[in-house]
Amino acid sequence: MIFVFYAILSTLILAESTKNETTRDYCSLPDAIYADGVSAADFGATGWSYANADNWADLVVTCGGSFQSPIDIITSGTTQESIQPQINYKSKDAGVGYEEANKPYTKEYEGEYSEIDVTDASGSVYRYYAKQFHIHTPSEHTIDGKYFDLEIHFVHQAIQDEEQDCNKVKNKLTVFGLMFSEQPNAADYEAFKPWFDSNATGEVDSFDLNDFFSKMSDVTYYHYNGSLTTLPCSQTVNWVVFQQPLPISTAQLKQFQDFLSDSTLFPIKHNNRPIQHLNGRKILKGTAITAGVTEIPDVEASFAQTLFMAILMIILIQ
Ligand SMILES: *C1O[C@H](CO)[C@@H](O)[C@H](O)[C@H]1NC(C)=O
Ligand SMILES: *[C@@H]1O[C@H](CO)[C@@H](O)[C@H](O)[C@H]1NC(C)=O
Ligand SMILES: *[C@@H]1O[C@H](CO)[C@@H](O)[C@H](O)[C@H]1NC(C)=O
Ligand SMILES: [Zn+2]
Repeated sequence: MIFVFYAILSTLILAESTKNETTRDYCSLPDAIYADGVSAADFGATGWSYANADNWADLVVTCGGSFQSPIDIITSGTTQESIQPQINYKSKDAGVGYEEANKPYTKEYEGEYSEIDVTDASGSVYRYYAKQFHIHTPSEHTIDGKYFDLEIHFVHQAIQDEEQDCNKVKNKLTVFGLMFSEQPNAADYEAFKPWFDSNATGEVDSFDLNDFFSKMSDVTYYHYNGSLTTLPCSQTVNWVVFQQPLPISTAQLKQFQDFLSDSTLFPIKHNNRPIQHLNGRKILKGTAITAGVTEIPDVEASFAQTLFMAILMIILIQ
């Protein structure tokens, strides 16, 4: 009997330590990149703003590099890539939410979402954590010269673990760009509400990134090597820009636009960097799969499994 209790106890302890291992471990990046380039305090203070976006290279030399973002995606010049990646965010730890980051130049949520496998622009698959998402209005990327009303960036950073050697991860960030077009009667996105709801705590908890992709009937994307679109313009981004805009209601779009126009920081009422030169870069085109997204067992499920195994073991012993 003592042995049985010991078995249960040690299994529970094991399950607890497994739970602790879900702590995110990112491939380390230089501080400036990790912090998305600029801190809230830097905006304006170091002299950068969207009003002087043509002169960022005077502040940070990388901003004048030849692999800069955003770009105009000229669809006729794209090359089909053979992969068919799955957009499948694995389930998030229920206790981990997104929190609003204090950034004056965008609306941003930072959090510790679960992982996703993404192929980079040289064809290798790497594992990432979704780290934050933020908005630009109007869009930063254009498709055949066309701007969209809003572009959301889902920023992912490579994972450090036993299976992934960070030294081999060339593009340490993957950013998904999702376009939104105004549609007067579109349903509001719950995930955007806390940004503007005066009662909000600034946290989003019941939120699944998969939802955005499952709303697309056409999951065509454009894929290229580029950069951060804010200082320090680091050229470490594996860009995946989705073609089909999602609808956004007039009311929600206006909330984002008002955020920019209310602020004295936005004399020009936008937060999109101008289009950068392609400089001969290749743009790949592909179609992702979002159907049949399956959830991997989350921490709770594996805990239940462990408990089940322990009970089974006890039954077998007796
Ligand atoms: C591991 O879990 C324990 C108890 O739940 C907690 O006190 C500790 O901070 C956790 N450690 C890490 C690294 O998350
Ligand atoms: C992106 O950059 C990598 C590393 O330099 C290179 O191997 C790959 O061919 C590039 N991809 C495209 C589509 O240009
Ligand atoms: C904020 O909370 C108050 C009191 O609970 C409520 O009357 C009001 O409608 C809420 N406002 C919003 C924008 O949800
Ligand atoms: Zn961005």
